[in-house]
Amino acid sequence: MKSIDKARRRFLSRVLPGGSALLLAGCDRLDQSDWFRKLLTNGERASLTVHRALIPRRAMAQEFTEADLSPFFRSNGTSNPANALWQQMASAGFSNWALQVDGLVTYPRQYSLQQLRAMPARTQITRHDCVEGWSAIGKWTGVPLARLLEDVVPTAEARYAVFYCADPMEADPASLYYESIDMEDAWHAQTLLAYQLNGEPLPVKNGAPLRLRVERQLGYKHAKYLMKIELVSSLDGIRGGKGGYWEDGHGYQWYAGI
Ligand SMILES: Nc1nc2c(c(=O)[nH]1)N[C@H]1C(S)=C(S)[C@@H](COP(=O)(O)O)O[C@H]1N2
Ligand SMILES: [Mo]
Repeated sequence: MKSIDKARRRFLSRVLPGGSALLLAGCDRLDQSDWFRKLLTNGERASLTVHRALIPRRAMAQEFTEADLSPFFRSNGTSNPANALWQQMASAGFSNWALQVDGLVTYPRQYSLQQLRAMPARTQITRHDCVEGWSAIGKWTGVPLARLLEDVVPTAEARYAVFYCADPMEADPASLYYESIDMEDAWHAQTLLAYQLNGEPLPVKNGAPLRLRVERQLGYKHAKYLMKIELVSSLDGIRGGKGGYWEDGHGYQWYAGI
């Protein structure tokens, strides 16, 4: 299986500049043609079909202007992870940090901060609403999660993206924050892996070096201090099985639509 994939990628990187990452980015044009469809594996075909079916019905969250920015974007929950490894990476300017992307994907891989910064970025000014009763408008810059999905190619079984964070929530070092969203939100144009807030590198208090923005949902879904994204078919086997730290232990809703 692996070597067929390798051969296919080699072939594609010859016929299409940039290889398979660009290949899927360019699929709007290409997937119309039969010869191209036949090159894709069943899984790739299925995830593209799902992608197509979902995108048109996704409404965008409201976006604001610079004039609307909150003078201060507060921190909530963890403001400085009690995690020795993360602290060590922070003091090295996150040069040795990497985001792991694996699970139900065709090409698991890791991204350094530098690699993420070199990818096509999106900037959006949105309002963050916390269940605890405060809101703030901030300008976020990052890589759309969809760009990474095009790279790693989710298999047909992938239904959720699970986000693993560096910060323990309790004395137990295993009580690390985590969250999850479905593939519909994962592919959404405003779903970002943000590395900047208001034009500056993401502050520690807001989730450095990388945090999720999932603009149609409440604050607790926006996982900070990201370490890993895993694509799964079910949330059952993950920690308490309810898809997030607050969902598992504190009765919060998994879908926190605004
Ligand atoms: N890893 C991690 N992510 C997290 C939290 C947290 O404590 N740890 N708190 C959540 C909550 S409840 C909110 S409202 C937002 C707060 O984001 P901010 O600190 O940038 O204001 O992050 C969310 N993501
Ligand atoms: Mo929150």
